[in-house]
Amino acid sequence: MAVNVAVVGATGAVGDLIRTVLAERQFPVRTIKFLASEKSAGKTVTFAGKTYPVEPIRAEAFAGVQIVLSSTPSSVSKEFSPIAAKAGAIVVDNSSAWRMDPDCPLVVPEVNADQLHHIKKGIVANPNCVAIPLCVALKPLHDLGGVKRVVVCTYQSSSGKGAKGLADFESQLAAFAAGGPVPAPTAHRAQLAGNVITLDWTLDPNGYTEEENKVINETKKILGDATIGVNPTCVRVPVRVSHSEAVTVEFHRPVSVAAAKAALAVAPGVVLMDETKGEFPQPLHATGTDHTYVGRVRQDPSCANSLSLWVVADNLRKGAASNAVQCAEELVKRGIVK
Ligand code: 11C
Repeated sequence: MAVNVAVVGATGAVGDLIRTVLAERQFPVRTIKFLASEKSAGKTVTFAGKTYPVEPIRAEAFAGVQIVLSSTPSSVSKEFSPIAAKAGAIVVDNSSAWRMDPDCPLVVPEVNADQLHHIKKGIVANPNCVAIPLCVALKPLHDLGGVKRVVVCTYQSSSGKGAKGLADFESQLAAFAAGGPVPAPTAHRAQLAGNVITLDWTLDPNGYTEEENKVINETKKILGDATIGVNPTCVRVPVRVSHSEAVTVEFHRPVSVAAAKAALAVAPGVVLMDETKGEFPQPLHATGTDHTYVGRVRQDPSCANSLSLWVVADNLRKGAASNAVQCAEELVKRGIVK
């Protein structure tokens, strides 16, 4: 079945990739339109060999649209996603506006695609780019031993702050490599070239950053278990694209390294790398792919029912655009979009 699609926020870093991923995965498009803020007025984009004007985000633009793939600031999504839903579309939204709304499923297709059958507001939330690969890696382990507690330290790339973050980083990197004065940060909250930043996000009253609180809340919602303890430390590192995560997971029941590896080896979306062959997940390898790479699976020497692992995924693709397109594919495959 072919679908009428709108891409909202079409000129941003993730919107741009949504267009690429729709074409790559040969999403069944009947009609497609590209919407963005007034700042993009007059721009055009190409899709499947055709040029399309970028239209302003207006209520009238959603008439007849069946699936909206949206990547805008939360404030824009709060205004326009309900309008698109009211016009009859299902919105797959990349912002954080709807993620913790009990009426909006928060979906990673490899983990909880069944939640797509419980859409109440016409909106499906696409999770945070740390939470998505974390849950892809945890799901097969959760099925084995029941996850009790997760401690995760992240190594997040500059592109998590979008095109502005990358521009910031690249100008710093060039100056840093040349040994000259490094330009002051504009998007990141401190110099990233030759540095790491653990306060690149707003600090919330509980002492965790906004990003860390997203990881806590979204991981529980995606895995469908509010009792799971999650303790993240999110850190920005001088990498262009792909987020890495050092994960320690404690289980209710014993899970051996061999059993964990066997489950991860066949888990959807996971590429398990074998450290005994010198293989280990790296941002450079994950970038441009839709896989969640897992490696360094090992027994936690400090806790009997606990394993540690290393997880890497492209934050712009699996962490955003590709996960959203996969949600859209499931909406079609499951007959939810008619
Ligand atoms: C970052 N993960 O790396 C953030 C960007 O929840 O959609 C994405 C924020 C979100 O800064």
